[in-house]
Amino acid sequence: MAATGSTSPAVELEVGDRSVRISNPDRVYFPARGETKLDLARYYLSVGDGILRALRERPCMLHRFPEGVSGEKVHQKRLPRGAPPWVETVRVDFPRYHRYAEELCVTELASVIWAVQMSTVEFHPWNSRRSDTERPDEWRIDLDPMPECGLDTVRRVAHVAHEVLDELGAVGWPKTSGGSGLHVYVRIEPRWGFADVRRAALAFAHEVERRSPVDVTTTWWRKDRDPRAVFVDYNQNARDHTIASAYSVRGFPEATVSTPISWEEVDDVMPADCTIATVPGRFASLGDLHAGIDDVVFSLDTLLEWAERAERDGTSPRA
Ligand SMILES: [Mn+2]
Repeated sequence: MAATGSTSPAVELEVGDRSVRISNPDRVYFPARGETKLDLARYYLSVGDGILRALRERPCMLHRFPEGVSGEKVHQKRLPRGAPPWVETVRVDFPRYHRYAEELCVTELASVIWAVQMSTVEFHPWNSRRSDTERPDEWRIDLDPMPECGLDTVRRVAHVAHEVLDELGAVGWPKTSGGSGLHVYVRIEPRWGFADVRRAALAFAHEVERRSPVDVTTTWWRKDRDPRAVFVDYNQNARDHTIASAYSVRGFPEATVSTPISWEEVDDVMPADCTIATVPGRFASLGDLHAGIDDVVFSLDTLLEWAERAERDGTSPRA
């Protein structure tokens, strides 16, 4: 294909039995080390099974950066125009606004690479799947350090969360957020709506806070939170709230990646070191540390009992 002006010629990537065209392959997306749009596409190819497992069959919101991460960011719910016919979608409704959207629904790696062609850097899937978008199958524990909170505190809180999960009989799958926090995902039975998943997440957050009152906050208003604490952000389980998936690159100059880790790594992992420069090698040697995430399914019954008791006793603050 002929180059025009200063743009480099497009590149065709073979992905399974698809061919995906990447235009402007040499455009620098991540200025810290200079990785390009093509580097981003190659990164996603290198963690193919992992990103596919994280996105498969979920409505997916896209964070696009047409000029690279130093430029404008586009929050894209609707599938961008011009998709080839094999790119699948799922309809989600926004009744409050009398609107709906056909969002990307990843079913194969080629649709991830096509989204990169459309300048997607971050993938933000729903915690439910296309077969029943209103019943989440994933409970997301988001450990969000406040501005003066150090990594040591995040690590301590992760261990407390792990302890509570163990006592509940739940299997949690930790990952770096790609920022300064950690996420833990738990596969759940898709029996409850978003409001109940969020209630369960709040009950869990309160228990973590009860065990670690100095390190943890669940205070709703940001200005009222201790800046040295970790906010357990149960609200990420609300409908239409999404966070960057496992293996999603983040829209930062350093191209950090939300990276699956083992519980044993919680004390050693340096989230800033997990980037598109390092994660492919890690993936090649360790494989997908979240490969078993679909194998163990947790019931929210106990957490919903906790929630009910707290609501009855009036011990649950604004939920
Ligand atoms: Mn977070």
